[in-house]
Amino acid sequence: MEELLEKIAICVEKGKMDIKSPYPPDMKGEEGAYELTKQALDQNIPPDDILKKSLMVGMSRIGEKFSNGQAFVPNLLLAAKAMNSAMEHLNPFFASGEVHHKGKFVLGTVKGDLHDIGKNLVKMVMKGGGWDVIDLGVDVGPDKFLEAAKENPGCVVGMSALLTTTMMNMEEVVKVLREHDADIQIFVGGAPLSTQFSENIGANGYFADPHSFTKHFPSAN
Ligand code: B1M
Repeated sequence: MEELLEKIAICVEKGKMDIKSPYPPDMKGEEGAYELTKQALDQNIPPDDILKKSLMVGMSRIGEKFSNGQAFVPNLLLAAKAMNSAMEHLNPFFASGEVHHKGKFVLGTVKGDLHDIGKNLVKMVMKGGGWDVIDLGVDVGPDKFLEAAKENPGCVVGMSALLTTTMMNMEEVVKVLREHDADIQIFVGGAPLSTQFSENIGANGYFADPHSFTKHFPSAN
């Protein structure tokens, strides 16, 4: 099991999507994240283990290399593609809850930010928890959040940010949403955030991972 998870982590780190992908050249003809993730599921490795012990490990390694100047934006993009190909197999597990429509959940990555893998995971988990998710996508400004909140009275709002620069854009969203509805529930998440930050901008809470939502809203389980 550990060996297979490590192989998947390497595929994500190196951007090896599937057996047909020619990149990286030294892995040409080898199985990629897509095939190996399917194998892991066939071996009954829990989807959560595949996510946390291999896909996110690979992402973390390439992120570290990027920080050290040993990898560049195209490497990050290839890693994201490899991770997304693996997620094709995992998404049904995260979205497999009964549909009870627990409420409406408006979700988006904030203005200036194009990172959407974490946001998409939140989307899957919330859908799996029976929420009706309205995904606004990436690079979402305050106006679009406000429009969605107006169209979906009583909704809960979730914002994601992966950059220390773009997380600052959350404050303006909180401001315009509160002007519209003082009681609207707003939650934030993403690697550079914290509970302290969430308090500072006046949000209702910070969640480190998508599963924290379902703990906070127990009815979503
Ligand atoms: Co970017 N990038 N990136 N990148 N990238 C990071 C975030 C970085 C940490 C890399 C590094 O330097 N080590 C760094 C940010 C530094 C900082 O601000 N502190 C960085 C940078 C600098 C950049 C660019 C500026 C690079 C450049 O152009 N010079 C650029 C910015 C573009 C933009 O957004 N405007 C950029 C671009 C990109 C790509 C487009 C190439 C690609 C994203 C592709 C995509 O998302 N479709 C990319 C990638 C892949 C990464 C890393 C390697 C991986 C991110 C990821 O998907 N992780 C990342 C380094 C790293 O994270 N180790 C990095 C896996 C994902 C499952 O985790 O998104 O953290 P994460 O989500 C988690 C939690 O955070 C949480 O749940 C998830 C599961 O646990 N979560 C929430 C997330 N959102 C949530 C919302 C919630 C609740 C929980 O409630 C609403």
